[in-house]
Amino acid sequence: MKQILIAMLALGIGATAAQAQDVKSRIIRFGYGLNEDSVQGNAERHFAAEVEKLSGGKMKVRGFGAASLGSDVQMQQALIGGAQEMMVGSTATLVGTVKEFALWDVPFLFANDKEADAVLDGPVGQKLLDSLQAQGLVGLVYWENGFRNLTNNRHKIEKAEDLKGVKLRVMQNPVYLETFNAAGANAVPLPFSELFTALETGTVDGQENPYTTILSSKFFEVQKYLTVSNHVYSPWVILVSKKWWDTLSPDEQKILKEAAISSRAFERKDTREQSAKALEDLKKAGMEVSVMPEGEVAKLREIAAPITQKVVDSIGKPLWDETQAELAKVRAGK
Ligand code: TK8
Repeated sequence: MKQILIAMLALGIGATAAQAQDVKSRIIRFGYGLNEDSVQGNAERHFAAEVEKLSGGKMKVRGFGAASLGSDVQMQQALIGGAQEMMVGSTATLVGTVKEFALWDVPFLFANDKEADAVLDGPVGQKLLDSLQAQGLVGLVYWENGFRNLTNNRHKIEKAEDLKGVKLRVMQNPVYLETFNAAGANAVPLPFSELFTALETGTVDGQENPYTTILSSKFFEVQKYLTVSNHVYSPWVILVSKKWWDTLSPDEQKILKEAAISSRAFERKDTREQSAKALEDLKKAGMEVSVMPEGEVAKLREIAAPITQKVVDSIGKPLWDETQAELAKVRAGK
């Protein structure tokens, strides 16, 4: 009897807390580009469960994977227009909206995930998220897409010069385009949603993405060679339509923010665990893996240097210096 009373009391208190919040019933469409069976899908489901829990079941996140609501760029436009509530996608496709996002495209900016986490979650990362508001987007948190590696079907790429003549799909982003063209590749910007078919039909010879994506998107079915180059760390960002965000109560906004922070921890851990496994699975699936030697990676760095300088000129020296200062802090273990 006593236990039942305690249980009833606990339930009652729980219900009052949920009712005290200014939360309406809402359906939130959350789009993403990868398949549902991917690290993006896993983290979207985690986010949805958190939102459901924090809102006492009132706010429901519906995930739409495999770019079924459109490519990254199309979804961004839908968010800006207020036709879709939320998405997650590559920061690289945001440069047309806020040019400072090119910062994250700089090849070899981060040496490891620790550096990436510190800078993305620190004041520089926040500044970039804040700058989205004026363009109709609310940036909540960064997820890890990861260090990018090359795949192709033409020949083994072990040296920087092996990139010559390779038709390589890149994201719709000038830094990627110019870097790979400078390396002698024939870079073709394409939305991710068109990539599998482009590889399958031979419209392009190759592409570059983290292991987890190469696996979950089944690129191993249409790609023979994988080159470990780790040429850039690529973040994803959770975006909300500002038009819709502004209609939410502070309680509802808080729920989304909290759930996003929780999803960030979940996603990074999941992605890091899956990543090493994914490389093994890709080998098992028959991909021929080569590791680009240090000296060749250094050549890529050199090739990228003038493009990095262009990014610095475009985003401004103060933001670049602030980034380098943040990096110096992490490197010094502060
Ligand atoms: C998925 C993309 C993908 C990105 C790309 O929508 O386009 O290559 O790495 O993760 O955002």
